[in-house]
Amino acid sequence: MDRKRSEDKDAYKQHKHGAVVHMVEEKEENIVPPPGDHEGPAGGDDVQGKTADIPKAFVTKGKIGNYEPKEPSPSHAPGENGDPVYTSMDEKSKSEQEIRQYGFNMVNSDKIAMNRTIPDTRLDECKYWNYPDKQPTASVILVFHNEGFSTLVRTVHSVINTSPKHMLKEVVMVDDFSDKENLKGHLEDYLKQFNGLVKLYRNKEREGLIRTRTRGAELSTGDVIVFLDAHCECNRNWLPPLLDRIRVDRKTMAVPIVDGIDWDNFQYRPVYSTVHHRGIFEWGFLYKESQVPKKELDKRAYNSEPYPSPTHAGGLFAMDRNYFFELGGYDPGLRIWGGENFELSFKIWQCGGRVEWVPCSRVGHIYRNFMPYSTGQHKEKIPVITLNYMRVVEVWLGEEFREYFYTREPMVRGYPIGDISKQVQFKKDNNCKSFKWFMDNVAYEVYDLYPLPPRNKAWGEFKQKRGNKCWDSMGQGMGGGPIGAYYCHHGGSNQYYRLNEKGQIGTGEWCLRTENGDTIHIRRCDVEPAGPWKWDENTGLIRNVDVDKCVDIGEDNLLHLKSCDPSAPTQLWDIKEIYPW
Ligand code: LR7
Ligand code: MN
Repeated sequence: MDRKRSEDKDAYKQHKHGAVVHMVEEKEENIVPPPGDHEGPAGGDDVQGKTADIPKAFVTKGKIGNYEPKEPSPSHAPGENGDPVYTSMDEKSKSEQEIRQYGFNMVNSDKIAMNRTIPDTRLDECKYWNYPDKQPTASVILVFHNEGFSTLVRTVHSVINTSPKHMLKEVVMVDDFSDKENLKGHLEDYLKQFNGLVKLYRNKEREGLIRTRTRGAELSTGDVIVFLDAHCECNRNWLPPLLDRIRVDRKTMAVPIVDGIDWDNFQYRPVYSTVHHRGIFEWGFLYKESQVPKKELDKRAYNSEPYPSPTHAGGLFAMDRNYFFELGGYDPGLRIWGGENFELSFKIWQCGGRVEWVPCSRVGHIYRNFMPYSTGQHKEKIPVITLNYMRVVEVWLGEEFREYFYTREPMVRGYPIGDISKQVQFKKDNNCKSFKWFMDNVAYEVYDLYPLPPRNKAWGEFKQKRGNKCWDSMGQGMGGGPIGAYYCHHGGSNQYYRLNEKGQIGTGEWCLRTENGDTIHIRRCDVEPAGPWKWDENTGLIRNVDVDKCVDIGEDNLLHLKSCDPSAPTQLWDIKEIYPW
């Protein structure tokens, strides 16, 4: 699952070398009209005209905003200011063991204070915003399954330390059937220090994060539900800017900007600071982020104002609790992990709400180096995540657009996904708009970044007509080495490719590219979904028309381009559909 952003590192560097922020001059004189008085996202379509008597958030030039915390006094304890923490030689084996269990280096986490400081990664402008005191109250919901102890409870401390008291109604923790001993009685005891502000519930069986979140929402009593992953650290004044958007328009989902925390040394690393990004997707439904189109940014008076986003990453967001349930919550047919972020995003947009990213709200999230838990035992022959995507595709994309998903994932077409009639009925009853409307008006940059894929000419395993070897990517990632041919295993995965009508060969989200006119590598796809490959069904030759050579198996078992020879059995290929189910 490609959830990590390729731009993380660059953005971090950029930030280190000084974020360029246009700051207001130091004059007391003027209260600047709030963004709600300007044209643009602040307010949204359906609140236009009704906003006159709703109090506005506003910027006071030269005067620090009403909810800004005092800057913490410097400390040199491990991990302070979000600095990295390292493992000594004699801790090595213990830490490796913990990493295998949790995906985090708990040995390092355990050295860091519960209330450690982290760097302020917001635009400087954020300090000058004032938020009306009367806000909806928040229930912060943390669902968890076998999380490390110190990272879990640091999340709780961080939420409480950074939230204005009267806005935080409670922290609702739901244990998704963890079996780790220290998450049992010890956790209960630990939470007593919060005098009832933190509530802990437990599932009687493993439900997965999606259903567990719904349970958390049901058990919450605040006006707004705020979901966070159970390994987060909240940055300065993160909560008021989120609640404020919901106060102004209860059909807004408000999403903080997610900074990164390293799974090994716990360094706090800001993502993009000067350039705004938002959530989108590609046609295999991998979550992606891209720069916000200028047109959207220009609608705002301040660079620190929220902007609309087609989708969100899933883990961190705030929403009116009743609105969440008016939308039917998450589709209860979604299991364990994945796709729920798209379901909720599409549903919100298509049925009259909006998703906004809020630059002045930043929360750090620990990205794991791998997923330490299984997504459960299921009878299905395709991954649960793909099944989840299919439910979302069938309900929300409509006939016109679902085809693009199946072009990208042809082998799952027709796989039974269970009953979706309730979701379809909901869409009808609420006159929800089409996916075309969503694409044209909200997610339009997807047309440019991930153009609608042309139909497949053929897909499946690329198998010798005479011989038993198949094209095999041999575990090569996109930056990796050349692909080869290996005995066919008929299982798809690394022996599975698509050839489209415009001559592009792809596998997953990657494409095949000829290197030095000789070998074939997996690389990032060109934006234009076209390529040089031509398959002659009759002879079986697969020709790169740019260099006018054909794919052959070399002595080294790698694929090489050679002069075309229809009598060479190492050049003749069938493309055979495979269904893993
Ligand atoms: O079976 C489970 N039960 C759970 O309660 C599996 C997980 N969980 C808990 C888990 O303990 C954690 O608190 O659910 C939360 C999310 O699980 P992670 O942290 O393993 O997920 P992730 O961070 O790898 O994945 C992202 O995508 C998921 C898709 O379903 C969820 O939406 C996650 O919340 C989401 N995380 C983020 O959006 C953080 C930013 C990442 C990016 C980009
Ligand atoms: Mn997470």
